[in-house]
Amino acid sequence: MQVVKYAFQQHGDARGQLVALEELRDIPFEIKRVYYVYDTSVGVRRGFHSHRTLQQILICIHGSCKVLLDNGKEKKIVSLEKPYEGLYVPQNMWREMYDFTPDAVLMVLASEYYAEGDYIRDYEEFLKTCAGE
Ligand code: T46
Repeated sequence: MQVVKYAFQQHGDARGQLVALEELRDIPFEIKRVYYVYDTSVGVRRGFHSHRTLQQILICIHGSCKVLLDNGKEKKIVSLEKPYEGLYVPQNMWREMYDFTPDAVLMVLASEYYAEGDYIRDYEEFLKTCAGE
């Protein structure tokens, strides 16, 4: 499995850093939605699903967390520790997010509006969609 992790350009000067993200330039899709996860309790694991069509970029803009990616054949663990790093998560990829530091803010740029019908929350069903690929 190829993990696609971006290192976004940092515009730094004596005042500090700034990262700018433009759809279809820095981000490989049109951004329809932005959400963020924060105040995650110690030991919590989130996710446990895949998406039928949704593509996303995960950016831990403060603190750190880990992401388990599973394409049904292979699993990879990715650490997100820098506010200029983005992890691309394509459709049909099982994901679990964990090891959040108490100060972690995980921001997600999404290619689609929120749609519960796009989620596959049953792991066996997810494996069946992978077998059909
Ligand atoms: C994903 C990972 C990385 C909304 O109302 N609108 C939204 O856009 C989202 C994302 C969630 N919600 C509601 C649905 C639930 O009642 O917020 C609640 C928590 O969502 P969920 O349990 O799906 O959160 P995670 O952290 O398990 O998963 C989320 C995204 O849902 C998912 O697409 O890939 O972050």
